[in-house]
Amino acid sequence: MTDGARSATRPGRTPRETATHCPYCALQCGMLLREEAGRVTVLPRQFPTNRGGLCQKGWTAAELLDHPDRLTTPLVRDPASGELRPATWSTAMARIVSGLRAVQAGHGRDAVAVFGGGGLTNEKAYALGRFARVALGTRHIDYNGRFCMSSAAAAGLRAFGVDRGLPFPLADLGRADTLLLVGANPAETMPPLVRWLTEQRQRGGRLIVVDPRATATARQADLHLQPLPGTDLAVANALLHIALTEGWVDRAYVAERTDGFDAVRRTVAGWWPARAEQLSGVPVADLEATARALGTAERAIILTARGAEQHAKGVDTVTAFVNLALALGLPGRPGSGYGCLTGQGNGQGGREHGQKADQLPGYRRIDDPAARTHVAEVWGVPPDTLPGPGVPAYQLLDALGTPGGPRALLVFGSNPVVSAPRAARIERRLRDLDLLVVADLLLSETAALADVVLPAAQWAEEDGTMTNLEGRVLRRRALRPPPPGVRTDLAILADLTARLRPTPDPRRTDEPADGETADGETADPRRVFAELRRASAGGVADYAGITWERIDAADGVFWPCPTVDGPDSPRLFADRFPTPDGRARFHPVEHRPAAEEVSSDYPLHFTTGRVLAQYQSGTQTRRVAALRRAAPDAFVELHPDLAARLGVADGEPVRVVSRRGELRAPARLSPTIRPDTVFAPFHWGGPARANSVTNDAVDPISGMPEFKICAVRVEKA
Ligand SMILES: Nc1nc2c(c(=O)[nH]1)N[C@H]1C(S)=C(S)[C@@H](COP(=O)(O)OP(=O)(O)OC[C@H]3O[C@@H](n4cnc5c(=O)[nH]c(N)nc54)[C@H](O)[C@@H]3O)O[C@H]1N2
Ligand SMILES: Nc1nc2c(c(=O)[nH]1)N[C@H]1C(S)=C(S)[C@@H](COP(=O)(O)OP(=O)(O)OC[C@H]3O[C@@H](n4cnc5c(=O)[nH]c(N)nc54)[C@H](O)[C@@H]3O)O[C@H]1N2
Ligand code: SF4
Ligand SMILES: [Mo]
Repeated sequence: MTDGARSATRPGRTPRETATHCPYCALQCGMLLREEAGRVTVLPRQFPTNRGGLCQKGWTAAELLDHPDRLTTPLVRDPASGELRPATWSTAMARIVSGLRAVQAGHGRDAVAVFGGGGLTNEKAYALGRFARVALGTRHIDYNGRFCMSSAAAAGLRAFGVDRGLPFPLADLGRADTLLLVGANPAETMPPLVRWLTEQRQRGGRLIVVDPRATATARQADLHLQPLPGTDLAVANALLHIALTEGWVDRAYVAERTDGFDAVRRTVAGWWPARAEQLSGVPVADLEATARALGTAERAIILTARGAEQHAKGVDTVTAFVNLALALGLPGRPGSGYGCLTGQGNGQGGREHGQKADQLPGYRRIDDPAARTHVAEVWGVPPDTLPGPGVPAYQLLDALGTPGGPRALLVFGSNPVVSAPRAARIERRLRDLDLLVVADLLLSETAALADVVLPAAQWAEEDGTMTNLEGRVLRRRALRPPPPGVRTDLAILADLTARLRPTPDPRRTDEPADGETADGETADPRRVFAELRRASAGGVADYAGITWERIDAADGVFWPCPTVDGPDSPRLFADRFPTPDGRARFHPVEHRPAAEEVSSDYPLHFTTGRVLAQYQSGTQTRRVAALRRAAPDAFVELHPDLAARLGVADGEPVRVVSRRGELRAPARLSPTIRPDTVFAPFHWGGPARANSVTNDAVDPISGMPEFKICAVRVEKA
């Protein structure tokens, strides 16, 4: 049965049922929600990405719908006591509007900033960008995707002219003869994806994993390369060096479909495998085996994820793997290619519709006059009223409350107090604001600092679209309306927009539900999507031909899809790349050391990442009973040899100290990690916050922080 056929929500009948997708990661597993006697259960559903599988987070996602911690009323900070107190929507909205007006009157329009998230639906990401540029007139908007896949996005754009994480359907992974995963741990971060890896190996394919830890994913691989964190670029250059020496470079493809190979050839000439071994610790024999597996395969796929990307040289590191893929002639070859595993639920769509500092809908550039004219017309404003580009997320957060920086911030769908690098500093910046507004389902660590907290609807209570890691646009379908007192993000934005008008319509109701405000601002996701289609038309990420009905009638629709009766685009690059001349671009890239190197005071490498049962900053999953049981606390992963040297026993509390701060958590001894490297998950706030330790050095092109390496020492706590 198609997605659409099962989709009907049948209010008034029991059980009520709807076919939707998981609220969490970019795999967007298909699920069926069923409500019986007020209780919602999750059932897996056949969908091309998960084929009936769900991970533990998906299975338990409905628990938050009726969770006692759920926010059901706005909260406003009481000036006298300094505490957050329940308030009506009209009080909360009035406080926000007067606060925003005061800040903008005193400090200009750019003194207000907006921070979005890659978990927001396409409609919400689009509405948030328009809200910032039109209703607030500020250039300051950016979002947490900057901390996620922005390095792969920038590398993809400059090489291929487009940033679509996977330019082919996920099913292609199952057919690859060789699959190289660099800094990706899907066994924990996208468990149902593992079935494609299993299928790949059952068909006789080779799986190679590059990770400083022998993760659950690496343990399934035919070959595991275990580099020092931050050395992937050298590894990639050495792989291309070997491919050149052995004659595996696809010269016809390079000549016909690419530009700039000569400069890359000169750079990688200096990357003797032995030199890469010295730097990364990956044996020459393993480098040779990897290059051979890729270079001689009929169908080869190279994928990167956060391990390779979250570095101050993330763009260049991804570029080195893109260079390798291009030299081998993979992009556009059937069953082959390069891709990035996007992370957040709408991590792909969230980066296309204008919540990025330099971007307008359709993946257009905000400094492109033609793009400004097109989008301004859709928005019904003169093009010259649109602000110019803002600054990337970390720079934005780090400017808050500083002289000349923004003095008010609205946050939708992120918890930077836990997830931003050098988080103690960002926490101070947030406290320095005149006005902090957070829309969330729960009182996150960031919401707890806010002046106004707005209770937002959850995934099972809203309609909209999400674009998964394959560039496949899907439907999120409401099972039931939000509880009383709770509004969708779209309703919040519509109401704020109406209230911020110079002369608000006197008929405006104080408590608009979903639908329309009296003066015509729409909170209806279907109407927002119709506008998004027009705004994206002609852009790189063209949604003009995508309708909700079309998504319902199939298993989603792949962008670009410019016409309603024309085809969509599951596979890109078959004949040309979307660059001006249709050719892909090589860029020579050189290894450089991490922004912070180890020293006698800080002799160990610190890296961070995820565990299966917790999601991101943990606001949601730390409140789900089964997940809390599965992963109750933070930990510091140490090699037993290192632990012995430090005199630390398994389970004993340790401190991980960097130049920026420290975290405290129990030691977890594991022979699967390099003895010179320690790892901690970033899902917890408070004393165990990994981001108290991380470095805020950022990539010069993408603005990606260096979450995956800094220098620390470990002590008994
Ligand atoms: N359970 C769970 N699943 C999730 C999420 C979650 O929070 N929890 N988040 C979602 C999101 S938003 C994202 S972005 C994805 C992320 O998905 P992944 O990228 O798979 O997740 P990470 O654990 O951040 O990093 C992957 C691996 O990189 C390794 N690594 C660290 N440093 C380096 C290095 O220098 N080089 C290399 N090659 N590897 C290195 C780590 O050891 C880790 O195993 O997961 C998504 N899925
Ligand atoms: N050290 C370290 N730090 C990292 C990473 C790492 O690997 N290491 N990874 C980085 C990556 S890849 C990412 S993606 C970020 C993620 O980090 P965050 O941006 O903090 O992401 P979440 O924890 O998903 O935050 C989402 C918040 O919004 C709320 N929320 C969920 N859905 C909605 C909605 O529809 N509307 C509204 N209004 N609120 C909603 C949730 O309750 C939660 O509080 O962390 C980054 N930080
Ligand atoms: S893999 Fe991702 S989308 Fe699928 S159930 Fe788990 S969290 Fe949800
Ligand atoms: Mo992410």
